[in-house]
Amino acid sequence: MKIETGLPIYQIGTDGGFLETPVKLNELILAPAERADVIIDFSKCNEKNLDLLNDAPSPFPSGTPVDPETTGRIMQFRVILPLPCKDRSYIPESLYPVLPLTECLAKVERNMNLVVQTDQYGRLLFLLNGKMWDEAVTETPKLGKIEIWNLINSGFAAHPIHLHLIQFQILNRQPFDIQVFNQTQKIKFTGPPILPEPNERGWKDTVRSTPGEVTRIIVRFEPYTGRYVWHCHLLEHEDYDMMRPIDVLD
Ligand SMILES: [Cu+2]
Repeated sequence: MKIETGLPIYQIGTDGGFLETPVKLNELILAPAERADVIIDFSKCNEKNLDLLNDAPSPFPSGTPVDPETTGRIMQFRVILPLPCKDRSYIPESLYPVLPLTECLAKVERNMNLVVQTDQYGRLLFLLNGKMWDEAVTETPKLGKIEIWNLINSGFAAHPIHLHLIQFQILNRQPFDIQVFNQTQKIKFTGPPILPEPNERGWKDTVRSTPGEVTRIIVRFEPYTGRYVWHCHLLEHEDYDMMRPIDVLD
């Protein structure tokens, strides 16, 4: 999304709190369930109407373009009130430390395969590790332990993957050969790992798992034990059947 005049967006927070430093953006990529705290300076826009625009094709990133009259428009800001006094506010250079979760402390690494197939009626069926929602639990992390999850997206669309209970960090994304993977289930990387975008380097509970890439996240399962879920946050995907239980064990 972006503001029609190109007014900058300063992102200061992600799903789980402050970023370490503000990130200046001309546009913001936000998948369903991702959140961003932003600052927009309207002080020089008096008496203007500014549209917040969406230009994300659906499915993202290579699907049908938006309709500029409907899906391309999100909301409108109408700047009508003058400032009552001089604006002395400023955006701090640093916000709050985001202490990185250490990779070497991760005792478990899981490959999580995001599967797109068709059912017996030819309808699209989206699965996590090839399993339906009501099959037996396969993810049973121990309370307080750190795990790395490799989200393997061999399809053509991004999946916003959301974990309940916890906030995690994105380690990196690494491109791989989809054809080799679909034939052999083996990952052949085609490039080096890429760090998350500057505005993704905070606490997250939803991450865009991008097509043709392994998106690696690091998670500490706390503070509670019990039954939680992880799922794609696209409604059509999670409903059929891209959602699975997690049991956090003592
Ligand atoms: Cu999905």
